[in-house]
Amino acid sequence: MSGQSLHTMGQQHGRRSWAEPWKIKMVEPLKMTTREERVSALEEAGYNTFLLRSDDVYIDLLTDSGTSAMSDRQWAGMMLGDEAYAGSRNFYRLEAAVQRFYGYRHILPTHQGRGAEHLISQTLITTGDHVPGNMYFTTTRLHQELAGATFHDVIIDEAHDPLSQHPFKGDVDLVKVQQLIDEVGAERIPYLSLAGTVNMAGGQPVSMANVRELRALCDANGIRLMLDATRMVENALFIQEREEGYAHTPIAEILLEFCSYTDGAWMSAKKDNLVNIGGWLAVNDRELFDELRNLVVVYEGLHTYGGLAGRDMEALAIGIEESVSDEHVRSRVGQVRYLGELLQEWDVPIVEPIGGHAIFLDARRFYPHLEQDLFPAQTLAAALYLDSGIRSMERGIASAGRNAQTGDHNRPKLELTRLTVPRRVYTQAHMDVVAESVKACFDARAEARGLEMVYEPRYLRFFQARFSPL
Ligand code: PLI
Repeated sequence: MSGQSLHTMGQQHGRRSWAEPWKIKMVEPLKMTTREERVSALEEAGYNTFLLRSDDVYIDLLTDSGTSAMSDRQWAGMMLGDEAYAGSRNFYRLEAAVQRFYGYRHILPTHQGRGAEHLISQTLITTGDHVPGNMYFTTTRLHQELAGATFHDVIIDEAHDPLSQHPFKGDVDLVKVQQLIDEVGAERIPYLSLAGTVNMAGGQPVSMANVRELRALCDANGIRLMLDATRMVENALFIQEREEGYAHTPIAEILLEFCSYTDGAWMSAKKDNLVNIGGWLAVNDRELFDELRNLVVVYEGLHTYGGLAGRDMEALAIGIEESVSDEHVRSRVGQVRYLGELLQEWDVPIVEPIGGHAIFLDARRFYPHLEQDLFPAQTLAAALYLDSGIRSMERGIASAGRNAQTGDHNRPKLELTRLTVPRRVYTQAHMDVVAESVKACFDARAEARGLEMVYEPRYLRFFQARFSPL
């Protein structure tokens, strides 16, 4: 049925459909639940989708992190694990893959992205420093703050407007960076923290023109430019589609060029790189690398495994190569777009343009009658779970935490509920079911009353907070 509708849409819009460049070899049965079971599961979870048991979830769109399906080649690679404590051959395969596809010189494995964020923040930041970035990410900003820095959002204003059609809403506003330099002095800015794509803005990309300009600005002021490469492969697709001169450049070449303007990167390999666990940190500066390599043994493990098993590093090395294939990236982002376009057809408010890894429902427009302090995005995530057992994630006031100085809620302009699509896991029919459930919640929107937070952890509160319905 979905094939039929896609075919019809293809004719209407004069577009050629894509299909997944893989076929399914093994399946994992899904559990359906009754509404009563979901009511009791949600109450037990304190209305927080992070606290649900995955056995009580039907289609899991909580995150695209560590939830991808590995290929037969990656699974075969798992059998080639060299579990030596030191000098595992799989480390050298991983090192070569990062060098080849991302272009950095020195590489350290870490257990996942935040392990790398911790190392780079502790090494580069001194108490009282300032770190500008293109919108915050939860773990990234927290590690910068724990190392003693103040984070400054320097993304372009359009990123905070869910309806702005700017093609590169992840771009940094160079005027904002210059203002920060003038205010605090370049010597108090250890690095600029650049993420491609920008998760909290809706999976929005950074242009090649912007990273080139940033390189020049950073050079002029002696500031490092560090990349969060977590979804940089998806960013490369947007450059191919939208930026002049790149329409015929392969994703792999775009990725290499983009990274070449930066001094290093941290990576949550659980996203783009198609593994269930893993991360890495890469830099070009040998002296900096020596410091990082010393610190990794304190927190992660020896520098040739960094908290990963040999087999994990092998799967990761293979995943990196698979992740930069044009067919793969097109079908991955294409599936996200398919879901988003269905919702747009039904006038469900979402962040536009449609981003790389997820559809972000705009909870402010979804529930215009709910104040932000009533957690509209969390309320929507709960409603969606109750309707169909689909799990989504709040990306609004709960995720934004509290201001480190004043203790008040951070109140982000964007109040979003994220439908995050794992890579190579769900079919188009699943996307139809998701869209129909969102539509049912939209039709029942007037009934939503909001939530109250009844338990709030100190760090990254969204993971473990509990709510109760009003
Ligand atoms: O979850 P980690 O520790 O492997 O990675 C942290 C991390 C860093 N940067 C970015 C842009 C992320 O999106 C990210 C993790 N994201 C999660 C878990 C997510 O659900 O989006």
